[in-house]
Amino acid sequence: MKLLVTGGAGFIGSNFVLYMLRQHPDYQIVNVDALTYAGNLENLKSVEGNPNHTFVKADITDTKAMEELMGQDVDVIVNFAAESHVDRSILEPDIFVKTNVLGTQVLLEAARKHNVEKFVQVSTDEVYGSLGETGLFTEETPLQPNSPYSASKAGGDLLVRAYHETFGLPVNVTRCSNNYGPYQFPEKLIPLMISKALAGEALPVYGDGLNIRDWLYVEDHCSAIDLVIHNGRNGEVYNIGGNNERTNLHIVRTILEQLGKPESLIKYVQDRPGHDRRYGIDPTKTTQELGWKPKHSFETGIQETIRWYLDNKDWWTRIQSETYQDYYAKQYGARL
Ligand code: NAD
Ligand code: TDX
Repeated sequence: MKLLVTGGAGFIGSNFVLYMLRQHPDYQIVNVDALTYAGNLENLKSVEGNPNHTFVKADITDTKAMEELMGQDVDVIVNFAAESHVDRSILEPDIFVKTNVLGTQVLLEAARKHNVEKFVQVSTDEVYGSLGETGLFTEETPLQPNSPYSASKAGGDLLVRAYHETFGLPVNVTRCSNNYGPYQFPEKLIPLMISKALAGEALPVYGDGLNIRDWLYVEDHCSAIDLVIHNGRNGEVYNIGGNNERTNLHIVRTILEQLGKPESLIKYVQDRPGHDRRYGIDPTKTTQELGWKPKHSFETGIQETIRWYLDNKDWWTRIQSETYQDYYAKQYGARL
């Protein structure tokens, strides 16, 4: 099988490429990524020289480049490429619309022209909006995105649906909850808090810290996508989540405790505008229809993740570049 993976130098995409090369050593993977601030070829060092992995630096909004790639006998495309950080979408929404909406449409059109057998759109639970104290997101929950990020992801998802309904393109949309694990950029909650705690700097908690996210270890997300590629029914949406709801404060306290750092490092800062209160995924369709089951409990997953960041300090200090510092100064300024 020939797989075109977009965004395969980012956090989940690179974990997915490594996972698929382990699970299916006979598959050909073409990995296309624009290498934005979030893309990092270091994540793929362990597969350098593997003849079944080819990296191409290109932008998914580049019609000519995408058509050329798709024309090379691609069987399946998995679209991870996106602008992915909610806070950045509040500071600069336009690039989110370009990559997440227009980029998805460019890929869909190229896939249609070249009769690709499956188009998997990697989406997020954030398109469903925010939950109250009870209930869970199912695949039937109406889309009510609240941030420019989630609105742009919802736009991409709707185009995927339209290409199925209008042109009969064989598609699936997956909607996963918050991922964590190796290679996550230190702008996202867990790696950011680990790096701040290790530096003895203040840990910025938004609002009252009681917003809830539903956490899934990244490899469990990858195994679900593998099943969707092979057994997903065309046109269907699959929710992915491991029933691991935690408040942000619980996450931050767990990190401090495991690193032996004091709770006095916690600093409550101004809330994120439009901050969704709670996410919770009902994964029943994916578990029952595809036989998917996550392997990692939150307790072991977070321990492994903290260990990885301790062992790979070079990886994350190197990417805390000048552009990262600029972004973070803007971001922190917005919260104080
Ligand atoms: P990430 O920001 O770490 O990686 C995104 C990758 O896409 C980067 O390598 C970047 O260089 C690349 N990219 C960005 N714009 C591009 C463009 N125009 N053309 C080509 N490549 C481009 O993001 P992530 O956390 O790995 O998320 C991957 C996907 O999974 C996204 O679609 C995101 O919406 C979705 N998702 C993420 C989570 C999560 O918790 N991180 C949860 C559910 C769904
Ligand atoms: O400094 C912080 N302080 C803080 O309290 C940061 C960066 C975050 N938070 C809070 C905001 C959220 O309630 O922590 C929670 C998690 O924040 P993020 O790591 O920014 O993730 P989230 O906004 O939930 O979105 C993530 O999950 C869904 C990914 O970034 C998305 O790409 C994915 O779709």
